[in-house]
Amino acid sequence: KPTIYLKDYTPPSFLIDTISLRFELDETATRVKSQLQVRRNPQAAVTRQLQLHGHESVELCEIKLNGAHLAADAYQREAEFLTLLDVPESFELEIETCINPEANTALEGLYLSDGMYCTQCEAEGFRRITFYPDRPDVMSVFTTTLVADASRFPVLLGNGNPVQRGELDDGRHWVTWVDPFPKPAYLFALVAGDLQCLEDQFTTCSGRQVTLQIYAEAKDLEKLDHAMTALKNAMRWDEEVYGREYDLDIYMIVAVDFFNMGAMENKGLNIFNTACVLAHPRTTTDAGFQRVESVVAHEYFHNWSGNRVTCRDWFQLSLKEGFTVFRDQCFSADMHSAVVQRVDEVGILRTAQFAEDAGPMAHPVRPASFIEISNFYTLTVYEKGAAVVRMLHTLLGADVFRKGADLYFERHDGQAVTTDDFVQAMADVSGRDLTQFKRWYSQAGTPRLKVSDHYDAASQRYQLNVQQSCPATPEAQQKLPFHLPLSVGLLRADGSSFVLKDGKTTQLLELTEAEQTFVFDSIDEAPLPSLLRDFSAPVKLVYGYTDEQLAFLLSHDEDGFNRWDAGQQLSLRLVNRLIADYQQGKPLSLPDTFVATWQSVLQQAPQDPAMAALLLTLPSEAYISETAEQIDPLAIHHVRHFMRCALAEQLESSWLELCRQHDSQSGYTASAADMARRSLRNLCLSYLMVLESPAHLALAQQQFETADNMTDQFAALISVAHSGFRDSADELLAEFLSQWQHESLVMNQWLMVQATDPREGGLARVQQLLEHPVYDARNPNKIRSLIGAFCQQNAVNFHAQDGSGYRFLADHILQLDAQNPQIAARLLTPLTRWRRYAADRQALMQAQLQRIMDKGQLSGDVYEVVSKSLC
Ligand code: DPP
Ligand code: ZN
Repeated sequence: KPTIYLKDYTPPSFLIDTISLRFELDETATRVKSQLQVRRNPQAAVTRQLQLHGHESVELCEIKLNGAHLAADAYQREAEFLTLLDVPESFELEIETCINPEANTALEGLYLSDGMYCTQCEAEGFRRITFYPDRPDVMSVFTTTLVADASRFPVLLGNGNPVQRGELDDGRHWVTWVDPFPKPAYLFALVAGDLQCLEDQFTTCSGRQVTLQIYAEAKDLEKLDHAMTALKNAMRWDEEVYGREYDLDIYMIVAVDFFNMGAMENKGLNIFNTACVLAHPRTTTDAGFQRVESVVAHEYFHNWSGNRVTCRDWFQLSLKEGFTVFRDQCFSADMHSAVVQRVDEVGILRTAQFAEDAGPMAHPVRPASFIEISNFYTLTVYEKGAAVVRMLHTLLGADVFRKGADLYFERHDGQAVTTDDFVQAMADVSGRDLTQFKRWYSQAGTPRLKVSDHYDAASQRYQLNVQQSCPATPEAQQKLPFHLPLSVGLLRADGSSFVLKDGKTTQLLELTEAEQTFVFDSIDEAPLPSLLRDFSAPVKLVYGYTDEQLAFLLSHDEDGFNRWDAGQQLSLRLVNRLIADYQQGKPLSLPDTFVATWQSVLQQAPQDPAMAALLLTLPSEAYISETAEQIDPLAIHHVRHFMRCALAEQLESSWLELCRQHDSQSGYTASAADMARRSLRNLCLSYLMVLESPAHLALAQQQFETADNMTDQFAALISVAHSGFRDSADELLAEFLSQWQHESLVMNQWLMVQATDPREGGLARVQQLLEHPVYDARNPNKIRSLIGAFCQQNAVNFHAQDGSGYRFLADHILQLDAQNPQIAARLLTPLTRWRRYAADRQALMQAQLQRIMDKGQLSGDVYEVVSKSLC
């Protein structure tokens, strides 16, 4: 597959005003008739050739132009294209294709999920259905007729509104759907199946009634309430915060068990991975509840940021994804604790996204080239893209940002546009020049801020010096300085914050140069800076804090995020010192001051359990790895485990006390307060369990047996399953299996607990589970829960010194590539990081990448990741 470049973009030669589709659904031979109204694009260079995309799996049955059959020499079929050699200015085109949904294991285009038909067309799945200009800047009004057996497929869904239905003599029925809003093919969807639905109504701000329906298999009907509540909250929020109203009479969500991604925002007909829509207290953890809420909101928000205003080409993917992630993050912050939400977001950004930005697949938020677009649904496009939009929000202020969003939606409604257009709307309403800011879209890599300071008591003047730099990444060696907001506060010795500009205690500094100095006057005592408050920019900050200063910020900073981060940095330093001790064979010990800091956090925990649960969690292995000079997975795991054990032992009575205090009193609720209580209690339990005392084991077992919700039951399970109590672990795992074997999503969790078990023999256990009846090698959720979890969340076993983990992953990628290239390419991530390890591991990882490369016949997806990783 060739590399495609942003610089080569040209507008489409022909436009499609309307498309009418008729699907005669059949498991192995679905007939698709399409009728297109085509006309030459007045904005494009004149040509008589019409180029349509079409995947090799699509059989072309018939093609007619203005009602006349096209002779075989009037078109050419080559690679991914069908080219009509000589077409008039405007015409009607009729195409009939035949496709095989049952054979579609890639889960792109039309496929079967547990016997029901569904589609996934983003980014380039529509070309697996019929021949069409499958690019987002071709927008058309879609009419879709579905024909299928009435008894087996009673529900037939399409985009837009249903306009007509009827029955055929042969037991089949049909429904016609019309979507009045022109859209690109990637937003097309259909569903046919034996489904039940939960229905509700929503009255929009202008008083229109919208029918809301969430479809699932009958057995899952009881798991739809939470998604419905989330949907209504999201609809209201988008009206209140962005002034955006829903535009069709009906909004549908369908849950499917086989899905490559999380969910898809098809116009009026979202299709969701069951993992992102089903939720019930008995079977779903609190984290699952929150994921459902945020993904439901995310897909809903796309109706404006993505559908009404869409992307010109796939290089602009972050136009809709970065903005929409920012929107869903703000929504979640409004629904729950803003600090907890921010800590979670930043956690993802600066572990996984920073790692991506430092690896061979690093790319700008708006990539300049790609081989396979599916590989660019990345943390950089989504999470860093959201961070970039957040910086605009911070720089311009909420009110101006809102005006910019209004202008953007108004100016570009019904258009396919670029990230430049988005920034331009912000520039126009603010009157600011955002040219330099746009470097965030074109330069990859995580910038580094080196901060130093100077206080002069005589003049009461405090100065902050900031130097910014950005490492080389594959697309560029040299980087120009970024324009970024640096939020700072200055603390007095009593812990209060200085009042700075505009009577505020947080001041926004704007960085634009490689080096800048900021001056604060009337500072009457030497201050301690609180830098990058609320993580105001996606950068790595370096400032020479002492341990005492970090501890001071941890207890006094008014910025919740920075309090948490001070604690993380304090722990991280200790982790690094202990790793050095471990590598030199020295005994490990925790300083008393560190334990004392934790003791005081424990004492204050009941005042804010949500914050306490965050503060009492050590930096993750993934974060420690990302910040390490060279990753030593064994040392990292060992040191972190040592710290957990030491903290558990020295503070045992406090953990126990806190655990008791936060016991569930009166049944399950999904309120923020209850979630916080559970997270703190279960954190305490996990510390206690590392002590391997029978009394604590009994506590966990009792919680496992008596819990009325999955959060508590699962927390008990994982704490026992990863403990040294082998018999009890096996018992609980067996009990959990028999209790939940018919709940597919719970079985994913069961697989994951075992896949992430750090104790010896991990690979053998995973290999056994591959043969287990609950595992399904075709289901992406199962693959992620077992193979993905093992390779990404079980570092000690995956990075086994003999290279067995790497070989295992390569074996599966080779096997999976023919079946589902998107999932195969995604699983590769841990191997792409090979340069971060010591020479022996590097060689082993590289050898496996080379082995995949040598196989040849790879999909574009896997080829792109492997070839970029090796070069
Ligand atoms: N566009 C989808 C999303 O919402 C990706 N499948 O992220
Ligand atoms: Zn999205």
